[in-house]
Parts: sequence; C-alpha cells; structure tokens
Amino acid sequence: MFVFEPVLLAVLVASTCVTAKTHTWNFTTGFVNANPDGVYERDDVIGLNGQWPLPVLEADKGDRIELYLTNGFEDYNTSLHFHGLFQNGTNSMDGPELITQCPIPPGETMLYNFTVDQVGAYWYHSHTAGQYGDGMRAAFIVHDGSDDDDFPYEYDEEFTFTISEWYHESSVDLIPNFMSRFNPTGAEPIPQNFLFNDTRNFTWNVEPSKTYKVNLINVGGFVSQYLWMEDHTFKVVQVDGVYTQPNETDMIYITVAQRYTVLIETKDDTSRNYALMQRVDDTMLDVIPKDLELNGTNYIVYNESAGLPEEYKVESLDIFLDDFWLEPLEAQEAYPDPDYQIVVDVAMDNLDDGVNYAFFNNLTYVAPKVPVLGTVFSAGEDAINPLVYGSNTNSFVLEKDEVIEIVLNNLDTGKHPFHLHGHVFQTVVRGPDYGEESTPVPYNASEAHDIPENPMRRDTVYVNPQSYFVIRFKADNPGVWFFHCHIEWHLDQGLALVLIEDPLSIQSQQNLDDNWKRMCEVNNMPYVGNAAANTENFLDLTDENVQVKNLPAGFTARGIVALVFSCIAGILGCVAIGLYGLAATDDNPVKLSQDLGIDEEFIQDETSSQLSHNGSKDTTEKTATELLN
Ligand SMILES: *[C@@H]1O[C@H](CO)[C@@H](O)[C@H](O)[C@H]1NC(C)=O
Ligand SMILES: *[C@@H]1O[C@H](CO)[C@@H](O)[C@H](O)[C@H]1NC(C)=O
Ligand SMILES: *[C@@H]1O[C@H](CO)[C@@H](O)[C@H](O)[C@H]1NC(C)=O
Ligand SMILES: *[C@@H]1O[C@H](CO)[C@@H](O)[C@H](O)[C@H]1NC(C)=O
Ligand SMILES: *[C@@H]1O[C@H](CO)[C@@H](O)[C@H](O)[C@H]1NC(C)=O
Ligand SMILES: *[C@@H]1O[C@H](CO)[C@@H](O)[C@H](O)[C@H]1NC(C)=O
Ligand SMILES: *[C@@H]1O[C@H](CO)[C@@H](O)[C@H](O)[C@H]1NC(C)=O
Ligand SMILES: *[C@@H]1O[C@H](CO)[C@@H](O)[C@H](O)[C@H]1NC(C)=O
Ligand SMILES: *[C@@H]1O[C@H](CO)[C@@H](O)[C@H](O)[C@H]1NC(C)=O
Ligand SMILES: *[C@@H]1O[C@H](CO)[C@@H](O)[C@H](O)[C@H]1NC(C)=O
Ligand SMILES: *[C@@H]1O[C@H](CO)[C@@H](O)[C@H](O)[C@H]1NC(C)=O
Ligand SMILES: [Cu+2]
Repeated sequence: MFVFEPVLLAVLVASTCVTAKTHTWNFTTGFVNANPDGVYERDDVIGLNGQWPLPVLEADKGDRIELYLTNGFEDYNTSLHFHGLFQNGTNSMDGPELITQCPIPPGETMLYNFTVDQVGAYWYHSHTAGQYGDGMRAAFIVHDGSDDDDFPYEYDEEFTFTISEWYHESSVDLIPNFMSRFNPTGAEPIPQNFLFNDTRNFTWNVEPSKTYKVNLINVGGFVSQYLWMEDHTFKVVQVDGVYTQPNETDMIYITVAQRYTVLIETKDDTSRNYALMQRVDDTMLDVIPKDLELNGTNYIVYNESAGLPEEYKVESLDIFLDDFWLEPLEAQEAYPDPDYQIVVDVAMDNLDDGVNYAFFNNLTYVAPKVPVLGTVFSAGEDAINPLVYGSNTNSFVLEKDEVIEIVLNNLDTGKHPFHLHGHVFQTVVRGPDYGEESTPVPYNASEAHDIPENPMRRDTVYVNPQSYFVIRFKADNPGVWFFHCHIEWHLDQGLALVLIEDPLSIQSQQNLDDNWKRMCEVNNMPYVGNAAANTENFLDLTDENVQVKNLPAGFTARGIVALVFSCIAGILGCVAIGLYGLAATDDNPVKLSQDLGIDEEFIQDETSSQLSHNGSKDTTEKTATELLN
C-alpha cells in the first residue's frame, strides 16, 4: 500500500477523479499469418486475439490499465513490458521475466494492473526471448486529457508511426543459431527488410496547411534508422515522454526503443506529393547482403492523382539532430554531485562453450532462480545486501533518493542503445565515435566535459563505438529496474544489469498479489529466497545460476573460428575433437553461417578487429565484484 501524505492524497483525488478511466483489455497471444514487407508471408508472427499489427493502445494521464494477457502459445512463455512507464508503486507490473515476475506459462493469464501518470509516446512489448521481433510490440500513447489541451504546442491532428527491422525467420530459430559456438564472433542476424508502420512504401495522406503531431517510435530490436523528408521538417517537441524546447531539424536518428514526437507542417499547395525516407544505420550490420534495401521510400500524399515521388536522396547522414542538443521544456539542472557512481565496461567475448557473450565488467547477466523482486520481498533486512541477488546478475542496491551516476565505457566497436526501466535519466556526457581503428577511450572524469545546463532526459540513449556515456538520475522510484542494451541480440548475450532501488520501501509500500504468485507456482518456480532460491540463509548462494567458465587464457575467438571452419573444410574426424567443448554435433555449421548471413572471410576480419580491443580499464572503478566483497 502507498502511504500518502493527506495533502498529496487530496491533490491526487482532485486531479484524477474527474476524468480517470479504467481501460480493460483482454489479449491472448498466438501465431498469425502476416506479410508486412510484401515479400514473404510468415505463419509465426505473434498477434493478439488473432490480429497483427497489434492495436495502438491509448489512455489519458491518470487512467488505470487492467490488461489481461493470456498466453495462447502451446510451448512458449510470455510477458509484457510497458516501455517507458515508471510503474511507480507497481513494480510487479513492469514485465521483464525473472526481474519483476515469473514468465506467464501457456494457458495462464496475468493481469497487468497499474495507472499511468506520464504523457507521451510509449510502447508495449514482450520481454521474453525475442518475441517482440516476431511482432509482439506496438505503440502505447498517453494523452494529457481527453482533448489533450495541456499539450504545450498547437496541432491539428495526431498520428503514430512505428519503424522497425523485419526478419523472415522466427526468433525461436534465430536465437539458438546466434547464441551458438558456430557464431563465435556474435554476428547478429541480418534483417530481410525495414518497415515503416509495419509495411513498406507506406502512404501518409495529409491535408494542406495543417500541423500534424507525429509520434515516431522505433519498435525494432536491433538497428537504428534515419528519417528525413523531401521539403518538410521535423520540429521535435517531445522525446521519450519528456517535452522539449522545440528544435527543428531535417533529419532524425532513432535507435530501437526511442521515441520522437514531432510537429510537421504541411504545405498549402496540393499539386504534388513528397517522399518520407527511412534508412538503416548500416554501420550496425556486420554484413550487408547485396539485395538488402537499406533505404525505404514512403509517401506524404496531398493529392492522390498527382503520382508518387521518387526516392529523395541526401548528401550526408551526419545532419541528424543530436539528442544532446535538446533541452527539456521543464528545466532541471544537471545533478552536480552523484551520491553513488556505477562504472561499467561493456565488452563482447567468448566463454568456454565457444558462444559469444556480452559483459558488464566481465560478468554476463545470468537470470537468477527467483525473480529479483521476489527476493526483495522475502529477504527482510538482507534486501539491502547486494549479495542476496546473486554474483552473476550484475545487481546494485541503490538507497532512497540518492543521485546515481552510471558511467558506461563501451570497449566494443558497435553502437548500443541502453534502456533503463522505471526512470528517465539526464544525458550528461556522450563521448565521440572512436570508430574501429583506435583502442577504446574510457570516460575520464578529470578531463573537461561539456555538461549541458539543462540536460535532455530520456529512457534510452546510445553509446558510440569504443566510447562512453554518463547518465544521472535520482533514486526516487522504489523498485527493481533492469538496465540493458535494447538490441535484443545483446540482451540475449547478457548485456544487462539490475538496479534494486530502495528495497525496504518496496517491502513497505508495495505487494505481490495472488495472480503474480500464481505465475511462479504454475511454473514450479520459487518466488521466495535469494538468487539461488535459498530461503534459510540469504547469504548462501550455493547452486546459484552462473555464467559458463572463461576460455582458457590464450584461447581466442579467432581460435574458435579456425576450429569451426577447419571442421567445415571437411575434416570428417573433427567430430572427435573434444577441444574446449567445441565438438561438432549434428548442427550444420555451413548452413548456420549462411542462415546468419556471414561468411568465413568476414568472420576472420571481424575477429581480428574484435581482438584489437585491449580492454583498458580504470583501476579506480567500483566493479560489481568489489561491491560484493
Ligand atoms: C476479460 O478477462 C477477465 C478475466 O479473464 C474477465 O473477467 C472479463 O470479463 C473479460 N472482459 C472482457 C471485456 O472480455
Ligand atoms: C515497394 O516499392 C518497391 C519499389 O517501388 C516495390 O518493388 C515493392 O514491391 C513495394 N513493396 C510493397 C510491400 O508494396
Ligand atoms: C499505423 O499503424 C497502426 C498500427 O497498425 C495503425 O493503427 C494506424 O492506422 C497506421 N497509421 C496509418 C496512418 O495508416
Ligand atoms: C518457461 O519458464 C519456466 C520458468 O522459467 C522454464 O522452466 C521453462 O523452461 C520455460 N519454458 C519455455 C518453453 O521456455
Ligand atoms: C487493480 O488495482 C486496484 C488498486 O490496487 C484495485 O483496486 C483493483 O481491484 C485491481 N483490479 C483488479 C481487476 O484486480
Ligand atoms: C492533383 O494533381 C492533379 C494531377 O497533377 C492536378 O491536375 C490537380 O489539379 C491536383 N489537385 C489539387 C487539388 O491540387
Ligand atoms: C540511399 O540513401 C542514401 C542517402 O540519401 C543515398 O546516398 C543512397 O544512394 C541511397 N541508396 C540507394 C541504393 O538508393
Ligand atoms: C537545437 O539544435 C541546435 C543544433 O541544430 C542546437 O545548437 C541548439 O542548442 C538546440 N536548441 C534547443 C533549444 O534545443
Ligand atoms: C576483467 O578481467 C580482466 C582480465 O582478467 C581484468 O584485467 C580486469 O580488471 C577485469 N575488469 C573488471 C572491471 O573487473
Ligand atoms: C585523465 O585526464 C587528466 C587530465 O587531463 C590526465 O592528467 C590523466 O592522465 C587522464 N587519465 C587517464 C587514465 O588518461
Ligand atoms: C514516484 O512517486 C513518488 C511519490 O509520489 C515521487 O516522489 C517520485 O518522484 C516518483 N518517481 C518517479 C520516477 O516518477
Ligand atoms: Cu547492444
């Protein structure tokens, strides 16, 4: 139960009772046929109530959501996350399995019951395996009020458009092929297409002389995209639910999970139509198949008889609006002195099973045996001891109202969009792109950094290759919050950490209801105990889940590649090579590498560039391991 001050309670009653509604949505997951790119029909796209695309959910600030999600799959678990919503007081409704809940097993129904106290463009998606890449995602729009009259800018009509990549294969097949010793460099599967509002060649019918409010949401699980228009501009007014001072730009760069709300003014002349372009950030793709269309042309149509425009090309993609230039409308100074700093180094490497994993400070996230929130509720006073959450979950305990700074050093040559559940954070510093050539440059606090006076606040921010970012937020939302790369492949590789924020307040102000507990019970999964499900001694982690052993020193990804491909070369006897647990099974590595769109030559190159990371570390860092000691 929440303990409100009487005055605050009165204000809440006054401001929400007038219009607050309850939205009851009953959804059952299931596979449907769909052909969004017009090239290939899949019969395993994930729909709700037999429909795909999924409905755009809409609510007003203050409304209650009661969403019943029934798992209609025969063999798969599921879950639902409401991306960007703070779930203040309702942490158990946040969605990520084994963080705040047990997965919903087949045939079961979970009630997601919470109120929304934010406005803006959000989205909802499965937080189980790669299900949202199979279509289990859509927009969730929260308005200011039924007439949206608190929206600080004038507009005539609102539209919501999603963008994403699209695969022809299901995540059920893609994930095991990706997380395989036959893919030792961790080359991500290459999408077959890029969608705009779940289709290609999308047509947006507009009227002249109007101002449209458009919510742009990247609901993909991998690549960022550039958006630009022929002879029209985007005026950015809201990002990840935070109103901004308007900033006009010709191009937007939007990573997966980010949202930009823009105002687009249409022309007064209806004699012709214009192109609305999208282009994938191809630096994020390991290989670019010749037939992959990196550009997509969509149409702003004023006049249906006027014919469709050609692709509209730009000279440079470097003209996009940098989100560090934006300023929230409601100014908030950069928090000056963080109370607690978390420094994490991001790296990708192989473990003893030959699979490529992702690490924060040498630890790849491995789910605990008990959902972290279940441990919070059962650990009593031990809930403030990070040890109870396990040694392989990258868990950090935050104290009430502390200012937290996360310094993230990216030792990898890729860009990564990181998302924090339960908060928006101030984007304080982002280092430049150090490309592939140099060694990684970690954040150095003693150097001069241009800290914005009123830094942008958002819930997803990207880090540049071999570079760093610094973000800050106040621990004012008791709950267990996942912080992870929103590239689904990298989450599968373990690029995640867990923030346990003010656990004693979670215990005193929130609760786990019977429906929540049932999801664990029917799974035969404990929801009390420490990460090892020990209920007697919370400091005893015997039999906790841990990562695969490290590769023996000197054994490199290149060695694995050489081994795998020497097997392909036809040495039949290689089946007998039990070296480092890499014996071939009946999998066919040639087929796997083809499925993943990689070839041997490429892997060799990629491997040598990965091996050039020397993993330089700052010895003053507070590592997860030190914290546990
Ligand atoms: C939604 O599901 C709940 C629980 O299964 C049920 O009580 C309710 O009647 C359903 N509502 C609608 C509109 O189908
Ligand atoms: C989109 O347009 C391209 C080029 O005009 C065409 O080849 C393709 O079939 C179209 N796709 C769909 C889904 O309409
Ligand atoms: C965009 O996609 C959503 C979800 O399918 C749909 O509800 C909406 O009508 C589409 N917008 C337009 C303008 O077609
Ligand atoms: C569903 O989740 C339970 C509990 O984590 C797990 O034991 C089971 O293997 C999962 N089922 C599938 C099909 O992944
Ligand atoms: C949803 O939560 C509210 C507040 O706790 C409660 O009053 C309501 O009964 C819940 N709804 C359902 C269907 O359980
Ligand atoms: C629409 O385009 C057609 C063909 O170019 C043109 O003849 C017509 O005048 C246009 N209509 C309007 C309302 O601009
Ligand atoms: C894709 O768009 C870029 C930027 O406008 C342009 O330089 C490039 O030529 C386009 N590629 C194709 C194949 O159309
Ligand atoms: C708008 O963007 C420009 C760069 O195009 C930047 O210099 C400026 O600070 C931004 N202004 C605001 C108010 O966000
Ligand atoms: C990661 O492991 C390397 C090599 O064992 C070690 O040098 C480094 O200090 C570790 N980094 C952290 C942050 O623990
Ligand atoms: C960090 O920056 C300071 C000031 O420029 C410099 O003296 C120091 O050597 C730097 N530290 C590292 C590890 O590069
Ligand atoms: C959560 O609610 C508390 C109490 O109303 C408030 O102080 C805090 O700012 C809220 N946190 C977020 C992230 O909204
Ligand atoms: Cu990533």
